[in-house]
Amino acid sequence: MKKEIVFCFLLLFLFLCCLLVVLAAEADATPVVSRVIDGDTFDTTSEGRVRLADVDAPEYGESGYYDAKQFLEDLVDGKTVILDIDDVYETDPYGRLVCVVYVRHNSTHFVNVNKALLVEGVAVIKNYDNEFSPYAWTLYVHENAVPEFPSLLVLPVFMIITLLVVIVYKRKD
Ligand SMILES: [Ca+2]
Ligand SMILES: [Ca+2]
Repeated sequence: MKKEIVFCFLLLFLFLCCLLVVLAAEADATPVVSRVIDGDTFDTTSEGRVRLADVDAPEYGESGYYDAKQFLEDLVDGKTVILDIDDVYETDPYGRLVCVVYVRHNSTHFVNVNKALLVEGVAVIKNYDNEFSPYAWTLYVHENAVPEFPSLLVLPVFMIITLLVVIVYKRKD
């Protein structure tokens, strides 16, 4: 009987460990876009200013600025977005969060906003040293594949570890 209790606590402990690992890797946020600044920058209600990673849209005064800004506004303004924040540097020299941004497209898919700007032709790739590779992006991403989306990733990890623990435990008996 005592053994079972210890075992339950062990599992609980393991579950919390898994949860912590997943949450620690979770650099994401899901703020609402409050204002689009230009084609590659916007403000959010809770996370401050976001700079879209690895893309470059025209600055104010440059040709294409309004098209890029309008496109980004249509795509994200006032909406809840998922931020995949750069794990390497997190922010740029201006303190803006460097992110790949996802916005819901339909019941199953999200749009990679960074990629959408490239596909629309209102921004170009500028591949900085960070965790992202713009050449690997796809426009539509299944919700289960949105990177670091606060998913149920913890469950399969926990199940695998539990299985291993059970096997080891059984062997001891
Ligand atoms: Ca990240
Ligand atoms: Ca990059």
